[in-house]
Amino acid sequence: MSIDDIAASIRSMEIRGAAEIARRAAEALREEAEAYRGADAHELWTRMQKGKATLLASRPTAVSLWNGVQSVFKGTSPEMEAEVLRRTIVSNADTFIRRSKEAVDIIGRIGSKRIRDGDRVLTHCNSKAALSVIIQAHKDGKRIEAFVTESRPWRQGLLTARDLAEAGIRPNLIVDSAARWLMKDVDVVVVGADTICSNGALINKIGTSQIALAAHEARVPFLVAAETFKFSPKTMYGELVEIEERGSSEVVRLDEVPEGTRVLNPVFDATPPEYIDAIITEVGVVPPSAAYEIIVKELGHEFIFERN
Ligand code: RI2
Repeated sequence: MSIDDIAASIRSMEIRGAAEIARRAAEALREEAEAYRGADAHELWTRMQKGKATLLASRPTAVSLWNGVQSVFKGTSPEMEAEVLRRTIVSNADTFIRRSKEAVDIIGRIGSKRIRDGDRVLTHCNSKAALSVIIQAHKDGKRIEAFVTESRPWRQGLLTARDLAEAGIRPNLIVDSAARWLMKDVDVVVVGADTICSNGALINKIGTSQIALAAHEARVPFLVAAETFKFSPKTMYGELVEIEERGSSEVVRLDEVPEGTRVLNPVFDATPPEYIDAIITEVGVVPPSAAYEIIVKELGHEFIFERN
């Protein structure tokens, strides 16, 4: 698939999930570099930069996409010979894809220890990282009752129900608005992440913050399963995370509502760090207050502020 096709599929959400969009973008950049057979480094560099911009413009919220693309270009420069540039991009993309898959597995093995035998676990949307925790706990022999929110408007909860059923866990599906009512019967909440800000705030599927609030009120631990490339270096510099707004047709048909009705469709929201008990990463379980350290140590982003 070409870069344009991948970007279009990410935009239309045929390809979705914060880690998956990053991996597919890295793959597309690798293919673009491999397909270039010329020796003109400038031309290859220009093509790659164009591809990078197209992919980054496909969806604005998940920093995983940005981090994934950045890591593909690690150590590259327009001064490199075409062959060296090509090889560096291919090897970087492969490394990113391999490590991101390993991370999900490690998160599962670490996170499983936070789930006890007999726990009733609630999850929201469809996060491979969160599912890795729940499914690993099941594989470790713990009896689990899983509650899955529908996750309107895209209903990714149905994907989660299928993923759990395939792993041998019977899912209980609920509408999003049942989350607070149900919280009295929940032992732990596990969700994924699209972006974690430098102050520890979580940006995830719309509705996550309401679930966190309900969990906080009911004293139910709220865990986030997130690879380190879901942490945002950009937020260290004060940049605000753009919350994606998608079309109203995803929510309702226009002939179902009175003329003139404004239909809003924000697809992510922000959960304050106070509502997060722990973040399970591939480098260990950390509190939200460790976000800055993860960005500096694991992503290698030293805070350097250009004063002029
Ligand atoms: P993994 C998804 O976004 C959900 O918000 C989910 O929690 C997050 O990505 C992380 O998913 P969308 O693409 O990377 O469905 O853990 O809008 O699979």
